Amino acid sequence: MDGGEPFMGHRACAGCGGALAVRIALKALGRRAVAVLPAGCMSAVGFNFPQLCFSNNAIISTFAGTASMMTGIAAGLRARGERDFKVVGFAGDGGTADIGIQALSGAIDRGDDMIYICYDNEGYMNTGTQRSSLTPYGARTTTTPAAGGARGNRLEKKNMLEIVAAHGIPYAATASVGYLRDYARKVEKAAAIEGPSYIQVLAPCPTGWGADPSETIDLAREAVDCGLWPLAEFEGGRLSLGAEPRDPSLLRAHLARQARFAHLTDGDLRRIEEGRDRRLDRMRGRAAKEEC
Ligand SMILES: Cc1ncc(C[n+]2csc(CCOP(=O)(O)OP(=O)(O)O)c2C)c(N)n1
Ligand code: SF4
Repeated sequence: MDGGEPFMGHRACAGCGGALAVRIALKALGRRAVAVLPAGCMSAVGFNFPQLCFSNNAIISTFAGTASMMTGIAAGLRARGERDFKVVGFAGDGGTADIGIQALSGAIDRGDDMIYICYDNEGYMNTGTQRSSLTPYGARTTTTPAAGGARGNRLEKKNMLEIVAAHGIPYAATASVGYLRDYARKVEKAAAIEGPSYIQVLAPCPTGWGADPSETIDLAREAVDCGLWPLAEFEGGRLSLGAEPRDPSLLRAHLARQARFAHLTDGDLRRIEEGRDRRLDRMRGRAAKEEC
């Protein structure tokens, strides 16, 4: 890793997982990174003129256009004869899986050389915690309330990793700010690839999740340890999984630490456990098949 601090003095809430995800990736990439951030928390907290908190080049894109701007920047720099750079995008889950998905799909389809990082805090946090298609089942948001008979989000989280992998992307992975070495290793791996790569990093948002800021790292670890957030990599179309969940029985205690799940019934919790088990089985099956 580069020794300098590339993302400091920002105005993120205490315990922001997204800010950590940006900082660690920029540390891993060093000064040759050119960062693109769409509308969302990380641009809102990072570009407070004159207190810009990036030590490398960084720019804000439109909400939908992260990947398009990355393509344009890379083409422009190449046209100027620059070679030693890597364009990296940092978009939230709304900016990635909802409004930005067509730009991302197009960039992967063209084989553009870029690292696209989705810091997944599982909601539209900058505008006050609305549901995105990466909000998990059961979570309370302002658009999926838990009041008057409503019990939070009734839809399942979109499988963005496999949607991206289905494009035939050279490298796609999940990561968690609870396992920073693993995350930094994946960013470095992505940087070594010529062509598009995608990393979806779980980045707890204490404000939107209703958790104590001191619990961010624990929550990000627990999500992996209880199997809700499997660490996975697609390389050349082949899926490999990280270590097996350390303790699947942690799931209920993990959700209980987050106010967004406080209203869940026993039936809701069982559905979440069963969904986790099905997802893990399917991924294990696919990983095993591809090893043969
Ligand atoms: C076209 C457009 N629609 C809506 C907005 C308002 N807006 C700004 S940030 C944001 C939420 C972003 O959510 P997400 O991408 O998940 O990132 P986060 O805020 O969680 O970091 C919205 C809806 C906008 N800037 N542009
Ligand atoms: S609202 Fe959440 S994602 Fe946004 S800066 Fe605060 S902790 Fe980070």
